[in-house]
Amino acid sequence: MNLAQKIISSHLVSGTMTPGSEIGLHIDQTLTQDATGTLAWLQFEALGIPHVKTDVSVSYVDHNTLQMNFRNPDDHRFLRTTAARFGGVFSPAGTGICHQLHLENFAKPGATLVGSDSHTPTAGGLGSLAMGAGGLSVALAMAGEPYCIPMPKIVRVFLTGALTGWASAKDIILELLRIRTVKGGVGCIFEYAGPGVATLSVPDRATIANMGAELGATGTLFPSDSVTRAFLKSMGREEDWKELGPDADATYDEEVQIDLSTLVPLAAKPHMPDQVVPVAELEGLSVDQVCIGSCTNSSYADLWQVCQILKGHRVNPATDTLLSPGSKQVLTMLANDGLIEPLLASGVRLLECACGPCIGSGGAPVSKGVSVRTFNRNFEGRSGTKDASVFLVSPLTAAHAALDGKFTDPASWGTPPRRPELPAVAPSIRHLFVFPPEDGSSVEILRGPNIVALEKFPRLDASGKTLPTEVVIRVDDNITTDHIMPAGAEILALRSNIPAIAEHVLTRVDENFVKRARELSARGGNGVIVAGENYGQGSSREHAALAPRHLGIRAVLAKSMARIHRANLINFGILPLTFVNKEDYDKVSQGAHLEIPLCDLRPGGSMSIQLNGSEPIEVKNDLSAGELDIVLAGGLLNSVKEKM
Ligand code: MIC
Ligand code: SF4
Repeated sequence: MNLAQKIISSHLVSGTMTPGSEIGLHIDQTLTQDATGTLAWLQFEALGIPHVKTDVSVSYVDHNTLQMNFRNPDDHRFLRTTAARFGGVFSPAGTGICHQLHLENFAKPGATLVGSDSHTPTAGGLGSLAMGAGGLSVALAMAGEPYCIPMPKIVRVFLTGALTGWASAKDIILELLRIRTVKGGVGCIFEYAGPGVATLSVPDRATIANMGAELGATGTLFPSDSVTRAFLKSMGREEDWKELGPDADATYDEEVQIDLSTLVPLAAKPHMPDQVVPVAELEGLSVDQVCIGSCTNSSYADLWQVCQILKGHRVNPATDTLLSPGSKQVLTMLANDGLIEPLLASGVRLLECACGPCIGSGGAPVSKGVSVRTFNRNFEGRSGTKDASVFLVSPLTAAHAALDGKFTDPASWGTPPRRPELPAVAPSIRHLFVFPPEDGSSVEILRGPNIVALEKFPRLDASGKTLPTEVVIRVDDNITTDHIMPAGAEILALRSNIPAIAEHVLTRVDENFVKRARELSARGGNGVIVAGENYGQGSSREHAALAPRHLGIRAVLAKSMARIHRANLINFGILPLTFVNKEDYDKVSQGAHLEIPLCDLRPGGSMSIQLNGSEPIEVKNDLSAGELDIVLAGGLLNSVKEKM
């Protein structure tokens, strides 16, 4: 078996490991973060289960820590009290970014982890089968229910050689994005192998695993070897280590080869992570802002190297340079090395250990500005400035852009700093986590006025009926969840209030969408969103399904869909349909009427829907029997409660 098959088979509750068929997995660990966590914990509460049933469930606060008014801190307090009540570990605002903290403190080789954040696969850097999911799916995993996914195809990424010069781990994953594109990993787990693996540290591997999400992958796995052991030892938890790797005769569904010694510093150009070019090609392009950090590149080694480059120099005064460490542990290590003073002296703005600019929670670039970021996503408008151009690069490239105020050719950078060793025992920040009491049943859950109760959706009556619908919008390829449900500090503050956040659905694409959807719904009509390829890529935010459902959207008809978003649609009772003939997309324009024959819905089936009462359009529903039950029940919460 390969490594993925080994972990899957040891957690398999239902199904067989045939790619594409549904499997149910036992989940050992979960993580939630504040922006998706309030709903996830509200949903867990609605299940009526007194205590989480996982080995560990951590509730992190890292996405929105600005606290511009009561909403945000009220959410944090709600999360602190729900964790104590239901047995979760609470990580307060400012402790660090969920994925960095999880890697340092909780992730285990061979364990399954589901998190309400698309970058949960970061923990795959140390051999955990870690997957992003919607909040409701995570709530179910906390309740001990198996996590159901289609069995992924396992792609071996065979690494040979070693990185040279200024190339770094970020450039490996940018290269893979260049090769496979943002939809080239849907339905796959990328499993890294080959002699190049041993040359990469755990934080390097975590950078690569993190951006597997940008390929649309279900997960990324690295073996657990002596490098992993040294990392866990430094984190004070060597006992969590075990050796894990594929069998010598393991087979894979596909293979990609990358020779590390051929890589050069790369950058993803606006507005997609797969628009990858060599940094040298961008030489001379002026840079208004540099942001260093995020769950992709905020480890001790990454920031240590940045400090070495900036030490003794002043960053370009016209280049706004921000740095957010991944965790207080990272920040403490830099401080212990005496690197904070030179960093501040270089003119860098040191931010809190949180997501910050990555999710538009402050740190927006200037109008039409060029922002160079060590992050993982450069979707249009995500930075908070709609007309800004965001480039994704490694920390090494970012540090040079900050000093020079423009992109320069790496050939002119001289000798790169070494990669630092982790200390034998890194300073622990574990005491900052709030561990739950033995019995939390008497803990009062504190809610603010912005935390709105969950909406109940009715069952879909399929008995011999058709569902008349109208197309409220038709959108292009690669529409991200940032387009569907934008983030940024102001909108993030509404994550616990669906009626309020629904006002922002698809506004980045069409500002009249919400008005049209509400009008249709007021007339008793049902809405459909028609989309191109890879609809819903990016974030796991279930708000991108729940808020459209609140506005009366009952189906999405697309050329193809991203995995997590498709699952979120099902979780909230929205029918995910795909075109059998992709050319039919052109026929189904905004305002068209579609008659969906609910009685013809069969697991994994296809059916004809009537376009404008006359023309049949062939669509696939691809739903498993379980998924179909969920849609008909009006969503996962209804379906689980019915079963209970
Ligand atoms: C993101 O990077 O897009 C986020 C913000 O972390 C999201 C989660 C969210 O929308 O709250 C993700 O990656 O899933
Ligand atoms: Fe936070 Fe950005 Fe990572 Fe999402 S991608 S978890 S917003 S740092």
